[in-house]
Amino acid sequence: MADIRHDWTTAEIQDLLHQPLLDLVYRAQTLHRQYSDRQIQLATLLSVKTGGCAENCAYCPQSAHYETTVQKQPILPVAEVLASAQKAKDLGASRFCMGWAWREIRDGEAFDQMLEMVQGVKNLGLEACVTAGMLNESQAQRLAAAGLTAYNHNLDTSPENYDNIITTRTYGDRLQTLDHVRQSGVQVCSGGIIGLGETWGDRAQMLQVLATLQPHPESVPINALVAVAGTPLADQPPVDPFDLVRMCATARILMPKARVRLSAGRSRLSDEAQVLCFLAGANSIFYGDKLLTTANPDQDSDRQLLEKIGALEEQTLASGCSK
Ligand code: SAM
Ligand code: DTB
Ligand code: SF4
Repeated sequence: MADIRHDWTTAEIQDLLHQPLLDLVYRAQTLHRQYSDRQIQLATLLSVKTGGCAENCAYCPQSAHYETTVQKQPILPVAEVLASAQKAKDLGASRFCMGWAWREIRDGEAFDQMLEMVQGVKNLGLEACVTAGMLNESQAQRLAAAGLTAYNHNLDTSPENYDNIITTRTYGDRLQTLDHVRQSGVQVCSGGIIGLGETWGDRAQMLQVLATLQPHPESVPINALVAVAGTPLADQPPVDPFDLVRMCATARILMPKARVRLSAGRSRLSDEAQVLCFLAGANSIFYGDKLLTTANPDQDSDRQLLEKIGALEEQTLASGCSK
């Protein structure tokens, strides 16, 4: 386990990010082979509660602070969520992630429904993930007792850049939620977004915060901004695909055992750019025509791509839906 370090410095991470691309990918792939197989996990997302969120995250079409075309949608019924989970399983997904446009979880009927959804998803034999904003210790414990596999809560950017992106909560709030999740025994899923206007220094700092968590997050989503009309970041230029490759490779080197998820922004990537990200150590994608509110590549083309490169999970092959 000599490769698992928790004392990475920002300077070391900057050096990695700026290595010649092929050297960086080679180093990441070498580690990846030691810790993982070549299969790409398919995780399907569902927006259980959409829009009208109290936070002002500058990238997010679901924030009540901005006017976007996102239609507000109250909490979906438990049965509808479980039907979607069953469909995702039939199409070959092994993880089901439920998103809630909330600043924080509140106790009460809605939380009880969330617990029921988690139990139901687990009973289908899927990994269950929830992302629903901040939570306290007892909420984390109740989610753990319901069988939740992982809780997603992204750092999004560096501590320094944070106030340029979100002012309605602090970086410390975010870290505290991650700590509650860790203490409860639920796996931590935390990553960030590139393309917000951040510097390479910000990217290195964000990775440093993640890589100095002890233990590392089990799951690290790397998102490229989906620039949505009406949000303050609507006019951000698209991310260079090679920047995503560098982020995936560096996350893989820093956190060798984590599942690195090539997340939002795949619609703009060629097949070849995605495969380069897989070579760099990304080993999961979101699978389904929609992320939460924005478009994702369609399931057929994703399956065909993974089949072509021989990277489908056993579950997907067993479900017979690779045909
Ligand atoms: N409200 C909860 C929260 O923010 O933690 C959960 C849902 S929120 C939509 C989950 C994550 O999606 C955010 O932390 C952010 O990293 C990512 N995200 C949201 N909008 C995005 C966009 N336009 N482009 C890329 N990633 C985005
Ligand atoms: C994550 O890091 N990315 C996913 C998931 N975790 C919840 C969400 C991406 C959202 C992209 C914008 C949207 O579709 O609303
Ligand atoms: Fe709300 Fe989450 Fe969107 Fe921020 S990212 S506005 S917390 S839904």
